[in-house]
Amino acid sequence: MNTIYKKVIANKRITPDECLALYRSAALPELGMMASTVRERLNGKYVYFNRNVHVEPTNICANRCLFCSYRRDENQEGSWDLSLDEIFAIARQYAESDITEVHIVGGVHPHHSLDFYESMVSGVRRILPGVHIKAFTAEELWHMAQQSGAPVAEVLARLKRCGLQSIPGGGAEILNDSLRARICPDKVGAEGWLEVHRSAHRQGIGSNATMLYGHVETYEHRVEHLHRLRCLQDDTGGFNAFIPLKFCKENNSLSDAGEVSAIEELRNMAICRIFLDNILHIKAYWPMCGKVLAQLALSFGADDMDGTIDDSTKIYSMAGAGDKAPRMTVSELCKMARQSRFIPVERDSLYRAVKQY
Ligand code: V47
Repeated sequence: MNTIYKKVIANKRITPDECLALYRSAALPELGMMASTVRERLNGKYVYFNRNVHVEPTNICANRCLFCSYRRDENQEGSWDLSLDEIFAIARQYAESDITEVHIVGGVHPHHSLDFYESMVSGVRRILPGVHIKAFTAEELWHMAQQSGAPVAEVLARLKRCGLQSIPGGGAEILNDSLRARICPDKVGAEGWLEVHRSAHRQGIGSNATMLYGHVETYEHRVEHLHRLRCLQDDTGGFNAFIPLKFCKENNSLSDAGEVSAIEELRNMAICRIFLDNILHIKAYWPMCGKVLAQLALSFGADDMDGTIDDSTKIYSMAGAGDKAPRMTVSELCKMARQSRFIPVERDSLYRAVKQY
């Protein structure tokens, strides 16, 4: 542990084996110290947040991931499938607001065409001309490519022309194909997920990466996942942020796996911060981990709290996480940062400072 500690303090990269040793043996206080050193080196005392809203066009999904509490079949009770007009009506509600980002993610709809998604992005762009559009996980993009017969690079180029500016980090789960076969058998493979992001980065479309952990994966799986992300980031530099997502167990087929403790959430946050030395920002996504844990995570490597959300996402509450109606004001976000002795900074979607509070 001493060798790893010295490396981290000296700003030297740790190896996957050392990362595994941290997962197996390191206690929370020592991880907190190391992660805070890295965090401070990269982001000083700043805590970032933005003013954002989610649009979830549908929860009808062709995939059957065991961890998902959100998906429904077509016409099943509890399913929704918004028309373009309904999506545009949601966007119009924010036309006079101060949001700077719209995050659009939904199920992998079995029938919608690439034209439909192009119209969606173009329409939202027209209604919210100054707002950053972060839309569609690698899984959705890969499915659009399969459905349309166009290569992923072309799908991305067409959506970019319509106004897409970055892509969110979902669908990564754990980047190991044997594990994917167990928990998300219908999803694109690990290499495919990475390839969509590589392709986006090549076109100047930045992206995020997530890790869904705390279900049936091992520490070795988590290390493999982080290592694959770190290698891609070495090549492209296109990831803006990394978001660890703790598995939430309500209303899905992996419920028996239980949920990891708050200690494990903080240990994981810290280890991700230490290992991913080339991804600048680590998000404590409060609608998923809850406000208290998100605030604590700031002292274990996280520097970003995502945004105001305005009760616009259902993925997590349907899995039993956090608030049933996730919404925070700017002053609440600032208060959380200040109480932890950090400096709140409103950012845009590319992490440029908008205002320091
Ligand atoms: O890919 C699904 C996860 C992700 C559960 O890029 C679950 O800024 C926990 O990717 N328990 C989608 N997690 C959400 C996502 C995201 C969220 C916030 C910000 C960004 C960003 C991206 O949600 C899925 C999956 O990994 N998820 N079910 C569950 N039961």
